[in-house]
Amino acid sequence: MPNLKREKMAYSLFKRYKGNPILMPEDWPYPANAIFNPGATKIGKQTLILVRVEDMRGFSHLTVARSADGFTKWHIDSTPTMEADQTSMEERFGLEDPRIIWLEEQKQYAITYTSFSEGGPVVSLAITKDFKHFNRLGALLPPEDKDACLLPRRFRGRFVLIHRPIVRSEAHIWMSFSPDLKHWGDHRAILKTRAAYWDCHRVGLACQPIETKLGWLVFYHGVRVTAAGSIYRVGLALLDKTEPWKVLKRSDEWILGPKEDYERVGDVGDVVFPTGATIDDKKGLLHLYYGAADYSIAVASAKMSDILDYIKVCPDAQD
Ligand code: BMA
Repeated sequence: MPNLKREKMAYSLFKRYKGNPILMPEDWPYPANAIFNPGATKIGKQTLILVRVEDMRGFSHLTVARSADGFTKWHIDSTPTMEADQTSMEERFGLEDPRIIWLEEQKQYAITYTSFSEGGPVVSLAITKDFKHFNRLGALLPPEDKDACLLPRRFRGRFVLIHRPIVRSEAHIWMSFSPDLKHWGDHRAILKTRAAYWDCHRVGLACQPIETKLGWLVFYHGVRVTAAGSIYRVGLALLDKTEPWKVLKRSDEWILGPKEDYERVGDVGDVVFPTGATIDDKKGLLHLYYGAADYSIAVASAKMSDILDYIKVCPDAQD
């Protein structure tokens, strides 16, 4: 039996911004086929998004856009901010899907993104103070791997990476640990696909994990492959605050799925793909930035207190 009360909460959690999509390829200062899957953070009062821009060869790079209110009047870098080094094996076919966190120890932003290497997608790390100069630390683990983000600090002396390798053709969310951001080990799957559910074929981290009093909120995308193609939706899990390798809760329902035209029609239809979030502490809101149908950028917002009320009544996570 569906839990109708909880389904209602899941359904009404996020409100789409009325002006969606907030950015389209035609808003770009230079030719772009598609702009989507942005990392997001706040710098002071300003919202910064790092956007995946696909060029007319089909390769992607990353470009910064800034806005005072996070919705309108975006100031977009006039040329690509972070381009692939196409002479390198690691970045041969472009850079995709960045996630941003503030690394407390380094006092810098960490960007984890997918580099399309000669061997397939890999997770790469760059750190930056100003989103102008980037220190590229290279690929973290072998291909095929995507959908990654660090947690902002060490846990029991080690950095924590959430990522999504493909193992035996299975696409689960994994966690790995490192003393130095270079050598990674102790790999373990933490959130797996669930047979028959909306997230039965693939799961992967969505935006950066969000720290709350209850623990780490992990938004993730889940994929169901249907006769008409794949549907990308968003679910929610909660990780323990001090031992984040422990998954406490996981939503049965998806909390955001393709519904509006701009989510249903694009280069890849029926895709909502969040990669960044910002928090408005004053208003108690979480803003989720997502790629819509691999074509444009949209934002949906939820009250933080509603998100916490919802995750509290979600089932305990199963292995
Ligand atoms: C995933 C990623 C995303 C993309 C999504 C839908 O595998 O490659 O970049 O948005 O597919 O096409």
